[in-house]
Amino acid sequence: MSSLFDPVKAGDLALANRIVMAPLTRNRSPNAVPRDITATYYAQRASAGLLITEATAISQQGQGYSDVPGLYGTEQLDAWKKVTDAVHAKGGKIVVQLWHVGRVSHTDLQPDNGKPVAPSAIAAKTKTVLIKNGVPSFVDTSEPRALDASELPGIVHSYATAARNAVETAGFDGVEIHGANGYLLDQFLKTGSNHRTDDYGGSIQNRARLLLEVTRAVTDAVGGGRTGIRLSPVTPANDAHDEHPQALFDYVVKQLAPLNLAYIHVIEGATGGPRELEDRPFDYEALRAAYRQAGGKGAWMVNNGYDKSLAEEALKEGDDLVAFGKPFISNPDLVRRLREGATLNAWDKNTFYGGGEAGYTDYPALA
Ligand code: 8OZ
Repeated sequence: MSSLFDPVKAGDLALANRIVMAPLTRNRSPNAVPRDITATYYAQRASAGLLITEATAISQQGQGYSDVPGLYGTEQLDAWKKVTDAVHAKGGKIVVQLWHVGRVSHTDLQPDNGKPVAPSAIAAKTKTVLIKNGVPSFVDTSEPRALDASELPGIVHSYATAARNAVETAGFDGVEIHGANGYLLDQFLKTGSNHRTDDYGGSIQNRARLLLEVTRAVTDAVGGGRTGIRLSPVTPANDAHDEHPQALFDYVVKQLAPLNLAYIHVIEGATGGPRELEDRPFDYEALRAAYRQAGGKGAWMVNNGYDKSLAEEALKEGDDLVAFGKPFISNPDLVRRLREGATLNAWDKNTFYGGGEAGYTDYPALA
């Protein structure tokens, strides 16, 4: 029986333990460039088996929030190199989460203040964060325009370019494709946001096409063994909804199986909320079994509301990695604290988004 504290391989990534820092948006990168405090923040948490960065835009079109980082400019890549160097100096492993928000954006953040893009011209009933003069506010997302099919190869290309630059220039150990939480790829997957009548809408095969094209392009760019993907079958985050999630995600993981990915990262239930949703039942064990049955060898990473005992239970049941979110914000030494059964620092949600070192790099580690 393996424990949370035993090493494991996820594709090409040799991880010191099975505890993963989940991707966490922090809005501390003005002009989409990480600051030096970001290197400090991730390096403080380098004892995780794997760090997944906050969601990071692959293009300006992929931006949906103020002060979130990007991967599409030299300055951004150079700043990320300082982060990966700091993490590697502490013996850690770090992948960057590749993000295109799709319709979850605002004209203020888009190239030439244009409309955000989406599978269909349907606004998401959700908010984004705009920061003006250092003050964050939650505002409605803007009405999107439907992408023309001729624009999709350019988006696929942006993912592959961002992945290649992330590994070759910024020094990341790999990448995670953000296929979750109601952002672009999840918008294409799900019936609530995808009303297209072309090859990218309608059937499950068509709705999954963009996500699979992106994943193949990214694995071609950096290798399957350095690529993970995050999925959220039933989250209501950002107005996500699908009529038949079990069949949809069963198809998706079967198609992902031959790509030899490092890992599949699954958010169970509502992102950051309840693990069980009465109106959205889902069998995660069946999903993992479908992936394994299709020959999928990647590590199976689970996330959402885990504590130590639930995480140990998950490993017993066949999951390989457990991602912790908010506990990693307030506990830079979470791995040690879990191992020793130490008390965890509480998090302050007032400092989750925006600001500087307070609530970011100043949570104490054990002496
Ligand atoms: C919280 C605030 C803004 C963005 C996600 C990238 O839910 C996010 C996000 C979370 O995946």
